[in-house]
Amino acid sequence: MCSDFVCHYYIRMDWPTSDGVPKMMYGTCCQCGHMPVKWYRCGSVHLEMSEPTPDPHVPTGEIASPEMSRILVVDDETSIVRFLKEVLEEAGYHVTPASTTHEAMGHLAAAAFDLLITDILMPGSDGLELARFTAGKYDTDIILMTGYAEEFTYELAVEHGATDFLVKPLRPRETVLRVKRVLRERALKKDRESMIRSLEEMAITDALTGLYNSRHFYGRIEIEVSSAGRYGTPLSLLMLDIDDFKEYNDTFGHLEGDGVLVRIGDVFRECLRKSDSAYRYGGEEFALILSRTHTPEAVAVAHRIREEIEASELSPRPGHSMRITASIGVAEHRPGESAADFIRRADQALYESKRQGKNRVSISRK
Ligand code: GH3
Ligand code: MG
Ligand code: MG
Repeated sequence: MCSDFVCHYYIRMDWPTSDGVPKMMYGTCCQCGHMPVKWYRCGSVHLEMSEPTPDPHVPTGEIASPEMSRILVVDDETSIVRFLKEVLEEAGYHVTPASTTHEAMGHLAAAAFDLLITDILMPGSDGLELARFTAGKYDTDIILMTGYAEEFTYELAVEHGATDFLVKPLRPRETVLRVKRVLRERALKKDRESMIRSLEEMAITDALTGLYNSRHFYGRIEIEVSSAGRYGTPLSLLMLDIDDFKEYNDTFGHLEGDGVLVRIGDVFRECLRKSDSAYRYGGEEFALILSRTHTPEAVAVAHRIREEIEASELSPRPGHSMRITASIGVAEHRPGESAADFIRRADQALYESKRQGKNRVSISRK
């Protein structure tokens, strides 16, 4: 049997060579004569070509595609850096070499890396420190490597933020498999995190309008009220209800009614600032939290929204143009007021708008 696997497996890059530099050679596999194979030759020491004993710590099985993964390799021994660059680039990775932690930090600051592979003992540089620094500052996985396995343990590497540990002499296949496993686990972790993020997002979002839902409203208003109390910042709340929406539904159908709710969501997105947040509070009722906002500004926002809704032309049927209106209640938070009382006052102001004839803005006394 001949493959890169066999030919590359037991290469000991740090074996003594006549000039101290491991040699990389291309030639025939000494076992079966397969051409061409790339192999490494260290001085007079020839390659050990036997099938390796399976290492229980070496990951096997399905591995991640290396495309686009960027790896930073740091070692003061240029032969090791060259070896890693060669082996990892052959596996499809993009490799950036560095010979000191200082140089590595420059690379880390300039570009994003998926993985840092660093030696521990380097003259004037400390790989453990680099690992700790990287783990604390960047979203980069780390593999520490050392020729002194007795002094530096896997546990120590993990304590410094590393995901894995490589003991020199490096074996090409083991090195590549470990890198692949680390990057695969990294990709899976990122997938998991992104799935959790979208689930979290879904749990607080109203599917129809894309606005936040009422569950999120109750959580958020408590936070806003306590923050306004703590920092003495103003806080306003708008409650909005579509006028005569039942009639619209009854006339044009529920689906067309849904279209109106979607339009309301769009109006909010057009009219609100970054610090504001909008919620579908009930079926056709909405709430808007305006942080750091006093009544006059909140009333101006309310008028803008009311006017924008009134100006929206809807065509529930071909050739049929319709307009809808909404009533709004505005309240500014009173010092010491509970979230429930604050909501109640905004609701009462909304009710006042309805009572006064709808399509208007009413303000709760502060
Ligand atoms: P008012 O001006 O007093 O607010 O009258 P209204 O008809 O808007 O209010 P009412 O409370 O009588 O009716 C609310 C309507 O909102 C009834 C219901 O069918 C409709 N509604 C609630 N949720 C949805 C929804 O998700 N989609 C649609 N299309 N309609 C909804
Ligand atoms: Mg209504
Ligand atoms: Mg209603």
